[in-house]
Amino acid sequence: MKAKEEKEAIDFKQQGIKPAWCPGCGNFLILKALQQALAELSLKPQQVVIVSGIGQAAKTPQYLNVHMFNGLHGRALPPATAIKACNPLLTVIAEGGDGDMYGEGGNHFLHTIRRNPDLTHLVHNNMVYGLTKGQASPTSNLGFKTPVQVEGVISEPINPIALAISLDVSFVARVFCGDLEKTVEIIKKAIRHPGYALVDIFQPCVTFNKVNTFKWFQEHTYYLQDHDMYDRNQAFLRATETEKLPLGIFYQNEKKKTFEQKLAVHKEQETPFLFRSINSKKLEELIKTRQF
Ligand SMILES: Cc1ncc(C[n+]2csc(CCOP(=O)(O)OP(=O)(O)O)c2C)c(N)n1
Ligand code: SF4
Ligand SMILES: [Mg+2]
Repeated sequence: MKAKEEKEAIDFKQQGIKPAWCPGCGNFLILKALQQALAELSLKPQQVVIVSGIGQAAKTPQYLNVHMFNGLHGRALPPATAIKACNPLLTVIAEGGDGDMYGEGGNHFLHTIRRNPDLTHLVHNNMVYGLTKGQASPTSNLGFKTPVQVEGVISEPINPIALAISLDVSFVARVFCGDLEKTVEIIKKAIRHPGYALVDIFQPCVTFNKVNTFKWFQEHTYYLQDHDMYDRNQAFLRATETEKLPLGIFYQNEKKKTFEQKLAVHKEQETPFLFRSINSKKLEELIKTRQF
């Protein structure tokens, strides 16, 4: 990273707050990658909003010098969609864990893909519920033993990449936070992508997941090569591989209109609501239609 960008990455650091994460947690790397990506995109802290729910991953925006909204467990995507719709000039990111986004927030995950708002969805996938001390999450593998699933997980894990492709997602990628450079590169591409962009980030939880460790992710992943990211069928096949898990951009569809572009309120003008003057005549007419 160049000296100027390094200085700008520091601008995104929340001064005086120490992350409440275990030493060695993969979340530190994701935080660093995000700071770096925002700086390399030459964004200013006041242009960025990060929305999160509950969990270890969902704490991330508290450690960044950006606008943030920290809401209910699993509910980051609806407010993120609304923020972008009200002010399309902002860079909006929804961030959280595998439990938060694919479990409690699974319904919102599906419908946000359908709506296609222009936002970036970062999911720290550690295959466990970290904050609540190690229960199985929707991405825990079969047989994964926890203090609750004492005999091992008996349900198949969700495959968020294949699920997203099945819904003709606008952009979907997977990275491993142990490769910082690649993580920064893909986060930048996701932020630049015009439409909903999911980045599933493999993130070791060093305290409650002793199976899917840094070493495990290194040994069980590889980078997609000679892959046509515009070919949906090929992307789906790669996404369903299980022996080794591919990393990189699986699928991209830039032809889709964004949620904001489809909204009637943005048809005549793209100005954020904040800067629009109130049309009292229209408002009065609307109120009248509601009076009985
Ligand atoms: C409605 C609701 N259900 C359950 C909880 C308890 N809870 C808090 S965080 C969490 C899981 C977090 O797991 P994940 O999203 O994977 O994040 P991680 O801590 O692993 O980063 C749960 C079940 C809650 N806070 N609210
Ligand atoms: S419990 Fe796991 S996810 Fe949470 S801070 Fe510790 S290592 Fe990270
Ligand atoms: Mg988790």
